Amino acid sequence: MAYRDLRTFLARLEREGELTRINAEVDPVLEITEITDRVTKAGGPALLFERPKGSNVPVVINLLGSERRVNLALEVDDIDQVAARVRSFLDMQTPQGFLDKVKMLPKLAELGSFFPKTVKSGACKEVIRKDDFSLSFFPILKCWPQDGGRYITWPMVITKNPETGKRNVGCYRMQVFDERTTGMHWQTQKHGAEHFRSARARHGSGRLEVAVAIGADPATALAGILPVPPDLDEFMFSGFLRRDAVELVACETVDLEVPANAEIVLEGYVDLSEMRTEGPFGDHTGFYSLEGEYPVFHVTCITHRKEPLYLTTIVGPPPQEDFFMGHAIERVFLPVMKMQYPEIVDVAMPPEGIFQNLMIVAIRKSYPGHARKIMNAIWSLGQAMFTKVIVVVDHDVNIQNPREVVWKTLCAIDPQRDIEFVLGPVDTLEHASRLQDFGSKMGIDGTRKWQSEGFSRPWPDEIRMDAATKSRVDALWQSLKIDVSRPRR
Ligand SMILES: Cc1cc2nc3c(=O)[nH]c(=O)nc-3n(C[C@H](O)[C@H](O)[C@H](O)COP(=O)(O)O)c2cc1C
Ligand SMILES: [Mn+2]
Repeated sequence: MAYRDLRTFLARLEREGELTRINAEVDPVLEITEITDRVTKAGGPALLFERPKGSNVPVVINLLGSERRVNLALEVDDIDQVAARVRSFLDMQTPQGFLDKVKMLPKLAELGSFFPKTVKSGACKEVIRKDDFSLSFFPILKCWPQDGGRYITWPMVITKNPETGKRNVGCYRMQVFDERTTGMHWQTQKHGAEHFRSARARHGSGRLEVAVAIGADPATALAGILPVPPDLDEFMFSGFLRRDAVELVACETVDLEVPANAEIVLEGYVDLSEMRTEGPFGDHTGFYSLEGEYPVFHVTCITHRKEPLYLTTIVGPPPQEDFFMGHAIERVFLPVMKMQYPEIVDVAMPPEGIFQNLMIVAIRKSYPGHARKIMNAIWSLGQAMFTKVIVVVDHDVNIQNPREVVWKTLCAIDPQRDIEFVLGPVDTLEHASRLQDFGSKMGIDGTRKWQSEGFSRPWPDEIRMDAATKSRVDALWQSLKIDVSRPRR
């Protein structure tokens, strides 16, 4: 059964020994970050700061900062069970006859049940503040010493495409400028930014309505991060993940809907002719992202639950909570990638590669130049376009083991021949490119080279002991009494 809201999930985490309450007064300025950073890096629990300094609202953080909590959030033992559900929908064939059609009905009905449902009211309306409201009610973190201020780091920013009316949900950080205004850090290639540009093109000036929901059941809270194509509703995917529709309620002052179970909702607008300097911010690259010009969000109304919880996260030197969320999303979307490119056997994005810097791909190579075809495919695939370095290896490399990747890739390349450079869009957070948002990317073809690729020398076999010797030594092993349990360096 899907979690009803954030609290229901916290109660589950508490039962599982995955939540620690902190009753000491702790400052949302820097202190919560320092504590959370230590806890995440040690593989520790989710945290509930009950007495953040300067606010009556408790802080929830590190909610999904481990594989186990991500699995609990999605109610599986292993993330690949979610991937298998994705595959089962992708595998649906065109029905051949009446019986086939009948057999498909339950699956179709299931698919239908994932669409968001509008309901009359919800807990997020328990308190409605149209006059008496301020962002200073909430324990919004200043995360790192050089940050430009306090930042809302895990919002679901909801807008409608001015052309099509389709909803978008994105997680874009929001720097608090004062009690009723924040920055809106939607990077230029993101869907929120596209809505902003399209509203400007249509109306020149005026407002784009925006609603921001903070804190919900975990699958809904993930909506803003899901890398789904434009005009596909992220809440539909959350419905798929939680196996139950996301319930939405209409906002009070804007024509948008928000999750009914949200803890806190900020309603307002972005002025189409206003930009303001945002940043710096200690980012998920492990470095500060620099100041930049971004739109400004004006709050016109705040609604929240009675005794709301403030859900937030920090990013910074990896690994942080976003690694565990991103990794789960990578596993869930892998079947979609494989459907388009069946030659892809596996994909790996180690935490130090911070998602946009490194993607390792194992392929079943079938024709000359195949590795380069896959690089180009990835550079044109949604947000994977940002990938600074792509390493393509053969299907028999275990890419989940970074040591094996380093060893086999470096053995397989003739650098001058096997490296591909391209120019194109890069992540806004990329700080080494000569220009913001535009730079170069590199692909490494670490596959075995073929004659048909102009390689005329023989390719050596990988060294492996033969099975007969292995089993003879297996039989002897205990009697040899060699202690290898303690590594000697
Ligand atoms: C904690 C966290 C903070 C993020 N902050 C931003 C941000 O400030 N700006 C941004 O463009 N993307 C940010 N992202 C990434 C977006 O949420 C992600 O690219 C998402 O898919 C964008 O949605 P969209 O494709 O609908 O634009 C953040 C992700 C996480 C996990
Ligand atoms: Mn989107």
